[in-house]
Amino acid sequence: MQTTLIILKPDCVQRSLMGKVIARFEQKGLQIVGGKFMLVPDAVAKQHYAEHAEKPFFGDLIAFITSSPVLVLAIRGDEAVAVCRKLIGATNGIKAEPGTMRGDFGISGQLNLVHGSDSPESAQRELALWFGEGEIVDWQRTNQQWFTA
Ligand code: IDP
Ligand code: MG
Repeated sequence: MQTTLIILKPDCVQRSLMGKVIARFEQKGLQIVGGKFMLVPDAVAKQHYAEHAEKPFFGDLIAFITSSPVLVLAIRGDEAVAVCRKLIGATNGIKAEPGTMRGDFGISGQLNLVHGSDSPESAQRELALWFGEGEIVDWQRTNQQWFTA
């Protein structure tokens, strides 16, 4: 089992797409084990996107992600990191495949609705950044046997 960090970005929240996005993760068979609705502090945004600090779009990206509330989720399942990245789709909505969230809901490189950790290592780092001790809930689905065998 893996746990990955998902962020429903400001455009997703403002466009009232949170329910549709959460439904896609749930319908796939993934389990939500943490969630918080928040305005992102500038320092957290900069730490989260540290790998892009030298990119020309970094300033715009930090301004965007701190501009309006986000919903941060911890999502669990077999190969959850790769599965979520696949459901989310390619970075730019114009290039993202239909059937993916970015492919179906977006048409922008920056306003691409959903963040998902890109590797198990990133997931560990990001989960530690966004969630404190006890904020990820280890709970069992009573019907877990019907999701994986
Ligand atoms: P990812 O979210 O698919 O992992 P990254 O390359 O890690 O994509 O970029 C992080 C975020 O920065 C993207 O999700 C998007 O919001 C924004 N971004 C990436 N490339 C560009 C760009 O060329 N122009 C504007 N924003 C960008
Ligand atoms: Mg990335």
